[in-house]
Amino acid sequence: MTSTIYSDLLAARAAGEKKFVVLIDPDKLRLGNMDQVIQLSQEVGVDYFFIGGSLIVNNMLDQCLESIRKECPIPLILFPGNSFQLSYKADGILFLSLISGRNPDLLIGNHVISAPYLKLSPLEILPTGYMLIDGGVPTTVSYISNTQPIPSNKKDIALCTALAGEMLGLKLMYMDAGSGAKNPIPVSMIETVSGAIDIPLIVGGGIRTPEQAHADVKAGADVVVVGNAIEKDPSLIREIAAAVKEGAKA
Ligand code: 1GP
Repeated sequence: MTSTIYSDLLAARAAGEKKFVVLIDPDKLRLGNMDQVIQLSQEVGVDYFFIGGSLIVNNMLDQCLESIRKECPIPLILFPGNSFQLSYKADGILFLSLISGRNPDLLIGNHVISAPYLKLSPLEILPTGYMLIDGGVPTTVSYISNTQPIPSNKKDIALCTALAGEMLGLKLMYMDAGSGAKNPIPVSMIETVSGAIDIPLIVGGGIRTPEQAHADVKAGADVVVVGNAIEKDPSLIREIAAAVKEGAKA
């Protein structure tokens, strides 16, 4: 197992550079615009693809990874909704512990089940504290995970959760309002959490505009993840990529 992805994230954080991630749901692979998403991502220098969803209905994971790999060299990171969403065909995996919730299976249970598979795998394992933040609508991830998100006005809970995750040795923190969230994570919460931790902070859920992505990186997000909005309008990739890189300079 190499540590290319994590070293790259640490170096970027140290240099004040920001990363832009496009989330791809393998279930949507048949959508006509996937080629356009991949081509534009390559053109503008998208840093990583996250591959996954809370509920993958089709058995398309391997096929999805293979077909993207054939087209472009952007690293593929699994973002698994459960321990069935594993594949050796990716480059890395967010090994997510859902630390905003109190569901033992998602804090440690699934990890025990998948550990032997991952131990033998070539994947770079990225231990990640996953914090769901209320995005104004019940999302698939909150339903499936059977956990309550952190209320979006409770910065102190988000802060203490992130601190505890870092103290437990998690290497990345992912604050997610959930795919298709009505409200993205408040920038003041991003600011509070990012100022308190020393590990890279990933932010996603309900980001639909370049302005929002720009505000998030300015508030201290190291990595911005966009899924739904890009599925609907791939041309946003260009604008959001520019906004993320601009935010790094501001
Ligand atoms: C969801 O953070 C990701 O886990 C992306 O969310 O699909 O709303 O962009 P969207």
